Amino acid sequence: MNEIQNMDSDWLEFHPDPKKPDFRLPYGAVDAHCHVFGPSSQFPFAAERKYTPCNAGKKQLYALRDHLGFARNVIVQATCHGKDNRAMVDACRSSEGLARGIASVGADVTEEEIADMHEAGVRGVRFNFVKRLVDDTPKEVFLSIADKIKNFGWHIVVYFEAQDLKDLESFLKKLPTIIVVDHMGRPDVSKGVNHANFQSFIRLMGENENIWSKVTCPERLSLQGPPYDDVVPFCSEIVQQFPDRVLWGTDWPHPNMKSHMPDDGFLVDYIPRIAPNPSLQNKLLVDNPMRLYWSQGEI
Ligand code: 0GY
Repeated sequence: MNEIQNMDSDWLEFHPDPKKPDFRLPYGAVDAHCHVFGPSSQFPFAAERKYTPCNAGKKQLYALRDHLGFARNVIVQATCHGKDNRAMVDACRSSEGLARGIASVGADVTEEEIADMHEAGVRGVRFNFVKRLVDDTPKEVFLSIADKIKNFGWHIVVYFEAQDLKDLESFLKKLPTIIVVDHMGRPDVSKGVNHANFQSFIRLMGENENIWSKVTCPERLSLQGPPYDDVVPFCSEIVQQFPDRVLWGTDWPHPNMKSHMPDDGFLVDYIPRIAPNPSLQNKLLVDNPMRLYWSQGEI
């Protein structure tokens, strides 16, 4: 599958031949967290990137979607492309309406640029606070971006690590849109679900109905590796408590993974372990992402 190699890549190649999942995805399932990278000859990586990915373009993403049994994708801008959203926007435009996008923008983004991205299928922006991935951005910058995008009905995806939630909480409460937290706020799974950091996240979701969570990335969070038993209780708790505010995605092509490269078919087989009945599976994979990404009328 990965016929276009990037010799500069400093992380693992994505799985070349993922299995067909044993778990049959519900009709219309959405892979709500995945990326496209390059090809770098057409869409160069950002100068300020902290890692260099493999090329992983839209054709490969859509082939994986069909192979796994998904109907749609949400393509999230990753830091290796910085604020140059062209690869993501191009992938959305060529999806025939089956992909939505999440962009990274600066405070200088104009209404025209937002409108243009909206027309392509973009429905939100990502604010990244993971220190190994990005340099610090003043909160006022993020607030001014939030102010601009809210009129388009967009939402904000935030990426942070568990130990940073305490410092971010008051900022998150100022955001005027739905907030989607990547990978459950990256709990330290060695500490267990009862640890104060994870319980703070649960409390925050309980107190703020505009906060959603992606119950994603067992392969990133696990200390044990496949089959990721140590991550199941974290995802399960969030799915059980907030079934109408959870999303799931593959995270293909798994940027910046250094320990191992997951089989995406195996990741799909993980879903019934965290959403054990058809009602929860439908919410997680169909109803919630459709409501957030496809139900708004055009602006
Ligand atoms: C992810 C994970 C990572 C990278 C990025 O934007 C990014 O570069 O998201 C990571 O290294 O944890 O969300 O897929």
